[in-house]
Amino acid sequence: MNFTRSNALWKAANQALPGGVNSPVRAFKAVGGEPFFAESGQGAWITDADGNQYVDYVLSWGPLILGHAHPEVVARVHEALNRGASFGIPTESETRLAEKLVEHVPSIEKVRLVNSGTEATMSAIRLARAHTGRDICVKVEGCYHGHADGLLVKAGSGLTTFGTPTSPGVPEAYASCTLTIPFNDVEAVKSVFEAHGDNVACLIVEPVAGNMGVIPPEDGYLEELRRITQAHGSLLIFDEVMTGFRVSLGGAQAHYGVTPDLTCLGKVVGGGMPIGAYGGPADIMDQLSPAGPVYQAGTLSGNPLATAAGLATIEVIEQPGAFEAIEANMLQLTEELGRLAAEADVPIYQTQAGTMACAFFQEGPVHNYADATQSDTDRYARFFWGMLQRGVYIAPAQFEAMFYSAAHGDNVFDHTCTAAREAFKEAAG
Ligand code: KE4
Repeated sequence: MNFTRSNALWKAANQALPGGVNSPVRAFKAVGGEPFFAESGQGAWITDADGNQYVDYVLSWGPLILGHAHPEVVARVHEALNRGASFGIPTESETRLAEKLVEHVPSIEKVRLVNSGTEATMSAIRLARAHTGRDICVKVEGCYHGHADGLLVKAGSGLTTFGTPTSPGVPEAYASCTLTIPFNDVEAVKSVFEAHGDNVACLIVEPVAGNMGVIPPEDGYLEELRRITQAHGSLLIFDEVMTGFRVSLGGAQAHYGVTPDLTCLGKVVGGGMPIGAYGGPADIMDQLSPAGPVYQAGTLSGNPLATAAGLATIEVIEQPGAFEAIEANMLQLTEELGRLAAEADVPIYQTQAGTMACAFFQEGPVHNYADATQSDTDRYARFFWGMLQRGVYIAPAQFEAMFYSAAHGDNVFDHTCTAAREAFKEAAG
């Protein structure tokens, strides 16, 4: 494959953008080499600046559950844009999207639209702190909730010791309000609440972890989070920015039957346009300004283009059988990839939750971040490049997810499997 134009664009990007990107994972640091530049997308395919074409299993990190440039999404965004890109005045479209989220997501009676997942989680935690009058936030190691200061915190030395910042520029004071526990470990939850429960405002978790690879909750884990937080008067926040409308139409909470107090959404609900959302019971949400004293705002929150794209997307995937078809197609591919890896004698531990999946390059099992980091990331990088060279784009990092779309049908199954057969052999070496 020829990357001449992408290489030239990469040089220019590095002159004007820190690290050449506007979000770190796009720089391909985890797999080495230089990123290609996307030129266009259509359905399951993207075309890069040199005309190379790839089946896309990253889908802008989850939002594009209909694939690229779905005609209904394009038409609805065009129609909205022709009437004006933004007003900063209430519009019907944001109410209609909010109504969809209320309809599909069990925990949501009212919802506030924002512009990113980071804003959603940051604001949900502020609301939880205001509602409970407490400061401590408990998070789970390996879960990513965006880049708000208080969430860029790594685990403290012991389960009940406060974390330390994972990034320069985060004051120790922020980290001192965050405790970190391992995923899928009920004893750890019990310990941290025994030690700090009366001061815990909230526990935030990705109900299916999607930022350390994809790791589903073990049986009973989410139920225990619900029980323990309830017992201590703390709010349970499900960060469903990735899992919302991906694990099921009602998110992981609907799939597993565990209802949190607050839910954060993003990605799919904006159909590829900038969006975030957080919602929950009306009595908690009505504490938000201007209904209540908890301040949160945003110039472009609920803007007509993002709400048009989100509404169009949800209206397509909520059609009877539409979501299930995507899930079934992904399962078929996951099973075939498992067969191909075994054929090449490459050990992988596969996980899937609805329309998102992952292959850890190790024997497994993988139940938490410590397990995930045992993966052979060099072998993953070789597999990544073997796939890319054969026209298949998967996440440029082991600790991410693969995503499927309504556009990934039979048309890409054979192409992907042909590439994977060879890429697994190369990775085995
Ligand atoms: P944004 O601020 O990037 O819109 O959302 C942050 C966020 C919050 N919660 C979860 C569960 C998330 O997965 C994310 C963002 N996910 C990453 C992918 N692992 C976005 C890709 C990127 O950072 O460029």
